Amino acid sequence: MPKVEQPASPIPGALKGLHLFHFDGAPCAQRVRFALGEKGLARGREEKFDSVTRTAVMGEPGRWVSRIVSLVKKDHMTRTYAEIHPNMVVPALVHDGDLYLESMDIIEYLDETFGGAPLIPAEPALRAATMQRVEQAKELHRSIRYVTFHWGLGRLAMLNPKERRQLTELAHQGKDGENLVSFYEGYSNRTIPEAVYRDHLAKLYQAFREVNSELKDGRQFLMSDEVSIADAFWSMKILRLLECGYPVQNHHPDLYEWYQRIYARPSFQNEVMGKNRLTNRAFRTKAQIESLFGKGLKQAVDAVAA
Ligand SMILES: N[C@@H](CCC(=O)N[C@@H](CS)C(=O)NCC(=O)O)C(=O)O
Repeated sequence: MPKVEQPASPIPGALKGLHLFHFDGAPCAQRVRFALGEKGLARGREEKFDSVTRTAVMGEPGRWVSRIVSLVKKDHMTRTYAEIHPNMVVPALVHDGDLYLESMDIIEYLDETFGGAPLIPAEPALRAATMQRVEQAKELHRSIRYVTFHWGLGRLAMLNPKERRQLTELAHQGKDGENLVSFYEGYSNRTIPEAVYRDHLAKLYQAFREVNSELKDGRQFLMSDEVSIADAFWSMKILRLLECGYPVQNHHPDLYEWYQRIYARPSFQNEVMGKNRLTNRAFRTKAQIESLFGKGLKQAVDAVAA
């Protein structure tokens, strides 16, 4: 699996064992934590994301060291983090000094390197179908961003002009593959038309309908009766959208049932929800209140479906 050759930051090279740069509420990091849990690797001690003291760099047998990059405090938009991840997004994984980026590549790496049931099926046809579903989920990631920022985070996620200047400056050093600069510019200035948000919501709605109909054959998980990398990608979308008030159960009942099966797994409970429960409850309450006033994501989804 492609590791990053010669990262700009000296931090990854100093780390021993497994270290995950992540944020509890970020779906892209949650799917990697889920995969770690499925591989029997539990969250270990917490370290500051940029700490390289003698004890902070140590690994923990059978566990991964948690290095939180706060998306709220904007740790990901600092020069220190931009040197670890040029796109300034989470997650990033380090294993014995080697740096891996991109949640899909990280999960593939974990699957190849650690034991447990495979997350990527070996049988060629199923493997191809699984990776196609994962690619589709990757493409929909932008839609999740638009929908959850608009109907979930609201003003909380807007950047002030100073923060936007800093982001632009740091982005020049990276590829800005996630287009954070242009997104935050439009989002913070409120220049993204409402129709764009609704289009992204409609894309998600269509994709969920499609996956919902596939589940009607009674399979336990998205691709078969075994959990796979596709479950890791799609379940985190549902988690995030439920937090924002998407009425998943009403519109996609089979998908909701499947999500409950994933949600019940120890890897989801411990590694995904773990320290995310309070935030999850706060978002859900906010969404319920907005829905009471008739202006939440629930109403938007009902309108897309109509
Ligand atoms: N393709 C990347 C996407 C990473 C990504 O977009 N991460 C989000 C969290 S889910 C992030 O860090 N966003 C920072 C922001 O929105 O400011 C991956 O799958 O690893």
